[in-house]
Amino acid sequence: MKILITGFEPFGSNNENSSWVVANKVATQNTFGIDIALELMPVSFRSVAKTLRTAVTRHNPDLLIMLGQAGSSDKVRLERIAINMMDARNADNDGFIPDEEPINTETPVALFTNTDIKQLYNAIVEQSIPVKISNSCGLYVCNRIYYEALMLCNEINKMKAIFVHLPLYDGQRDAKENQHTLPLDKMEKAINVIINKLREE
Ligand code: PCA
Repeated sequence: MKILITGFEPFGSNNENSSWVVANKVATQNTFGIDIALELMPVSFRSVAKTLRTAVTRHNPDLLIMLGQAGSSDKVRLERIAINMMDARNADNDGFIPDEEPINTETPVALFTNTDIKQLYNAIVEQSIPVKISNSCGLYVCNRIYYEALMLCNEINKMKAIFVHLPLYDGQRDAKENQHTLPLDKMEKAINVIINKLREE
């Protein structure tokens, strides 16, 4: 089995992105000794789809796990759905602010993960890690990459894909006072639980 894990570069006022820190940890510690590739994604509406497609072509994964930082979240968020829409209040790293633009006028309004998300949720809960299933990935760059990934799943039948939003990690220097954070090892464990569940299939 081959896995591709992606994380994002920092964006907005952040110096770091927890998704990239966690992606690195999971890939380098490689608990299950399986083939894991790691790719950094740009926080760019215009280039993220192409960067993802290039990475998927290069690694040809059976499982694609995309990670992103959600600073407002206090839990690991398993994303169920990607929406065919781009909208933002804050510019991406190219300075672009989309205003209710469809991603593609010819493709479905929304796409669902092709993983068994409730099974993943239950397995993470069993490890006492704060987790929830989310029905909105937002309309920013994380939703953009997720929509592309789920389109790719329709083209590459064997590939499963899920997007996971992560809070900031304990001690992350961008964390504001009172902002919820989680220990790095809990977030790493959550991703390993996902890998373990999906490699059984
Ligand atoms: N989070 C943003 C984009 C990059 C990231 O880590 C999002 O939630 O869309």
